[in-house]
Amino acid sequence: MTKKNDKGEHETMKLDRRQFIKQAAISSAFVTAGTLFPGISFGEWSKLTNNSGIISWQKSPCRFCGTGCGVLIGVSDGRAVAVKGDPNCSVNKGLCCMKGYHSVQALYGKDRITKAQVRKDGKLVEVPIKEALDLIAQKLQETKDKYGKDSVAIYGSGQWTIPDGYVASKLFKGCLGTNNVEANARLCMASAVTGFMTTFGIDEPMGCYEDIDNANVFITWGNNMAEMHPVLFSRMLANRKQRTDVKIIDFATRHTRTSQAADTSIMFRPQTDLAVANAICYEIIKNDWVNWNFVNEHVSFHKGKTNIGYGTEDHFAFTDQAEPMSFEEYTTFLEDYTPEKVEKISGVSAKDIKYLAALYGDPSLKVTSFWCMGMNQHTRGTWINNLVYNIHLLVGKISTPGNSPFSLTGQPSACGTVREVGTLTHALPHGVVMDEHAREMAAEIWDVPVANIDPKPTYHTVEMFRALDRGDIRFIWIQVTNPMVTMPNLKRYREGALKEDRFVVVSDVYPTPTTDVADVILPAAMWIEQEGMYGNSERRTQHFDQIVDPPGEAMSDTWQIIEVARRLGFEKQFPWNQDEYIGKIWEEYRRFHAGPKHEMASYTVLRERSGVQWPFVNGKETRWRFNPKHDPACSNGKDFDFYGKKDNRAWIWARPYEPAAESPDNEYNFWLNTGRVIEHWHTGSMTRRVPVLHNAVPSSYVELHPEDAAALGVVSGEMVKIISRRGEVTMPAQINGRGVPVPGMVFVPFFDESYLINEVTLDAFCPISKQPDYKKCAVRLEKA
Ligand SMILES: Nc1nc2c(c(=O)[nH]1)N[C@H]1C(S)=C(S)[C@@H](COP(=O)(O)OP(=O)(O)OC[C@H]3O[C@@H](n4cnc5c(=O)[nH]c(N)nc54)[C@H](O)[C@@H]3O)O[C@H]1N2
Ligand SMILES: Nc1nc2c(c(=O)[nH]1)N[C@H]1C(S)=C(S)[C@@H](COP(=O)(O)OP(=O)(O)OC[C@H]3O[C@@H](n4cnc5c(=O)[nH]c(N)nc54)[C@H](O)[C@@H]3O)O[C@H]1N2
Ligand code: SF4
Ligand SMILES: [Mo]
Repeated sequence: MTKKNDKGEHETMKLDRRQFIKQAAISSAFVTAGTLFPGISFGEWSKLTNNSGIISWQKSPCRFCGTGCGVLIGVSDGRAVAVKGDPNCSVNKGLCCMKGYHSVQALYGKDRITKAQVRKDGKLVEVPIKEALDLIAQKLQETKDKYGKDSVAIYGSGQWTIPDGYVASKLFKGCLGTNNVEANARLCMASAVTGFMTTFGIDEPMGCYEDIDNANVFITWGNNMAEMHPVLFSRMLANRKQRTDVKIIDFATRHTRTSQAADTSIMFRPQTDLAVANAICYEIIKNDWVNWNFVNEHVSFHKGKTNIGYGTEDHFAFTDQAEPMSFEEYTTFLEDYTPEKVEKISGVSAKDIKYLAALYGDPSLKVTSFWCMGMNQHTRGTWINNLVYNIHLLVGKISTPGNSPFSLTGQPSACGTVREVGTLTHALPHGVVMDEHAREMAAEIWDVPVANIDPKPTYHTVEMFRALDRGDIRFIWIQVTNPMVTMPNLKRYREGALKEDRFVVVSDVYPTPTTDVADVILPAAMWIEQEGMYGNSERRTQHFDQIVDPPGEAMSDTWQIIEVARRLGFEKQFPWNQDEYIGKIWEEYRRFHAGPKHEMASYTVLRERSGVQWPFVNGKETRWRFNPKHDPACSNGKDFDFYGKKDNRAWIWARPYEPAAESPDNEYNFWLNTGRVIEHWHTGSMTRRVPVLHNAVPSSYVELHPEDAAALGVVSGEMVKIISRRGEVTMPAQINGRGVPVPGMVFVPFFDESYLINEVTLDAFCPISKQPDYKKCAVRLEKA
């Protein structure tokens, strides 16, 4: 196993960490990685020693969240030493949050991976990177020859740069001919995508952050913006401060810092947002707040299949199963959702439901709804996205400044790299693999035979790890993601990755529970140690130059893929040289999006500006899509054009309330909800190496409602055992801390690898989007 010694250096111990985990798993004495390795010291950062005092500043998007703040990086003697908000970036106008300000320190953790490692006789040993790349190419080829093209896979990330995702897709889908390309955004944005596709027929928000300056009412649908999108949140607070008529309504299952700052905070029982959204529509119709001009011109009504399960069946239903329905049928459907009936399901009073409906229904108010994981990590994630669009469509509050159903993105390039480049099994850089034209276009641009591109999707993320467990996948390359912390029902997938005859390649910047299971570890260049682009929540593409050198033999994830592609004989498809490859890749990729619906800025323009919004047509960015005053793709001569759908309309869907896949019962009587805190980024691999952030929240905890804590007899700091049907974790309690869950629920943030809460979570998912529901499963608690 590996651990760090007193000086924080990496040591290889006698027993290899992976073998140890394997043994421990077998003997079922397995606890969690961090507890087994108490020697790991986070919050270590190697301080600047040679600062000459001269600082030059260069622009970049922030490394962390999907807000996409522009930052200026201060460089001194080849080292990034400071960060300030970029005043030229319209997203944040010079502001940053604490993660942004401290982000450069994440480059300099003492245990950065700087050399390649290869497992030899069970032990990871450092090797020259060339040797590691040779081995990866050889194993990939051997596996493909022996088990077929769909036995090799790549699992990437919404933190991949756009070129990273593009070359991954080109190599796997175009050259190797397998659709085994997925990314962690499946765990994050998939329901948002299927929500957009089913309602609008085209992905990504119609609005932009200027909506925040224009709305009078903000409703967050289970989105802790104060901690997760802090700069957007402060922009909202700034709007409220400047004007007198602005209200923020927090609609959630847990009292958070967002609730504290809101004017009104309304709590609902998990999963019942489906019922509340329908009740809001019921009220809007009942009170005749419908915007008939808008609905008659721009909306059509549909119903779909209802009995869709929880992710046991595996099919790719996106827009199929749709049946038109009349407005009358729709209103009949809504009769099950009177505020009085929904009060019983949701715990939200009929009065509060009517209040929410009145806000949406008042024609004098501009309403923006925000959401993120509360609605996407949901076994009916696609449906709840549809239902919130329904509300906005009934009252016509969409695609105009301040009227915006706004699906926020989590990762810095979940939109740019995963949704736009299409690094998901069913997708291509433009369109889906099932579509012949999309395959022809990809084959032409990629210079591969069209027959190479398989018209059938293979595995979505959860299914990809199930395939690895079964042995259908034998080779997997994991880049810029840490699935051995972040997969739901984790034990099952870790055991799969550890099975014999599985070859796991991991590109990372620090040791993690995922590098622990690797056969090869590649040292990666991180963020500004390479050139790249991200794409944020508001369709903004943001370029950054290489600003500092990567350490040791680390190279960009893009270049790693190119090196392997060439070893596999695809020099023709990957012809670029290392000094100028990013610009060339961008211009090749940009060809996919030609045309007014998705045109992207040239490399030259991207380099000049602090982000450019697409569609970028004739030198102009598009702020509001579907609105002909702003969007050059509108062509129907009307006041709006929902051109994504064949009927040029946005679709209202009748989607019923359905209970969660697993709900509390007598044996497992609590809800488990999981998520994040402002100081940490996901699995903490980066932010825990930043002293200020690490010290602010050094370890994870379980939040309880004060009444539940009293009943259990625990006070803050005492240990609580959380047990589900899949696993258990024992961790300190926190009561009346930063967040307070509703009674009957506990909440755990997942940034701390010492407490692998995903051993407890459930891997059920929305059958349409395939996105797992990390927000709901049943657990019982014991005082430990
Ligand atoms: N500091 C920091 N910021 C981040 C990140 C980070 O790791 N750290 N990660 C980024 C990423 S990738 C993401 S995806 C976002 C996540 O951003 P958020 O989604 O805002 O944050 P989470 O903590 O995942 O989820 C919290 C919310 O889930 C809601 N919720 C729980 N159950 C339900 C339900 O049944 N229905 C609804 N509607 N809501 C429910 C709760 O009310 C709570 O407000 O944050 C991004 N920003
Ligand atoms: N319980 C629970 N689990 C969840 C969620 C939840 O709400 N609850 N949310 C889900 C969501 S929304 C998300 S987005 C995922 C996030 O899940 P992950 O993507 O698995 O988490 P990260 O910590 O962001 O992992 C990024 C990894 O990339 C490494 N890294 C950083 N920069 C680079 C680079 O330039 N190159 C390479 N090769 N590596 C780099 C980091 O060290 C880290 O190990 O978690 C999901 N899992
Ligand atoms: S709000 Fe997000 S993008 Fe902006 S500085 Fe903070 S982490 Fe970075
Ligand atoms: Mo995410």
